[in-house]
Amino acid sequence: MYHLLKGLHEYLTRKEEFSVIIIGLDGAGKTTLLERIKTLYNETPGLTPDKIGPTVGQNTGKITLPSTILQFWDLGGQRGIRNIWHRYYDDCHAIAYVIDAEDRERLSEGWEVFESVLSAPQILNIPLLLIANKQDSPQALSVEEIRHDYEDWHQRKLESARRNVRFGEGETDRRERIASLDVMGISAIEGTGVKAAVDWLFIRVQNSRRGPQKGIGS
Ligand SMILES: Nc1nc2c(ncn2[C@@H]2O[C@H](COP(=O)(O)OP(=O)(O)OP(=O)(O)O)[C@@H](O)[C@H]2O)c(=O)[nH]1
Ligand SMILES: [Mg+2]
Repeated sequence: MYHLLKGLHEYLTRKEEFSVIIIGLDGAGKTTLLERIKTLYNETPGLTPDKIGPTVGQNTGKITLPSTILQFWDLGGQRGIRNIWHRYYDDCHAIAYVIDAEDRERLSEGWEVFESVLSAPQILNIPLLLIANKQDSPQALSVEEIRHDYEDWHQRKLESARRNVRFGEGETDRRERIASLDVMGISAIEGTGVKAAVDWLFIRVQNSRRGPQKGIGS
């Protein structure tokens, strides 16, 4: 009887678990964001910014929301580490791509890498949120400016690609994705906008075509 009740209790209280990967160039603020999320949602606070160094490999963090566990994978963004990102694409339920809205000089590098993420077939139907970080900085581009900068960059790229034989490959899919792309502004350091971004991920993974992982207790 005990086991039956225990099983029933576990069934009723089980939580679906979803994985979210956080990617973007080195220095964009991914680990600062992950640690801020931990501080906002967990009893044990995450690391403070002064304790965070460049990520070589990955960091993880879990938060519990109503009926859901979100498992975050913060992947290192340095050039040599980016080639491991694709290994996470098959099993993730959402992607947060972080851009440093303050670093104008590296925006096009950020878009170049973003574009290569978008072209991965495994993530075609996976929710993807573009996060414009460092909104606390007076030099940071706003969400609107970031969106325009990406569209301009993309347009320029298309124009130069017209001379290329492979022009147009996968372009329709990408256009649809860009048109419906959600961009949110946050400050990982100050925490502004972070809860709204987590809410977005929480809602979107529920509707994601990819089913949850086996939840804890299921
Ligand atoms: N002003 C400001 N600085 C930030 C913010 N988030 C991160 N930073 C700073 O940006 C730098 C890089 O932050 P990280 O979180 O280590 O960046 P990362 O994306 O994890 O970098 P890699 O691990 O190398 O891929 C650090 O100096 C952070 O303090 C923010 O919201 N505002
Ligand atoms: Mg990092």
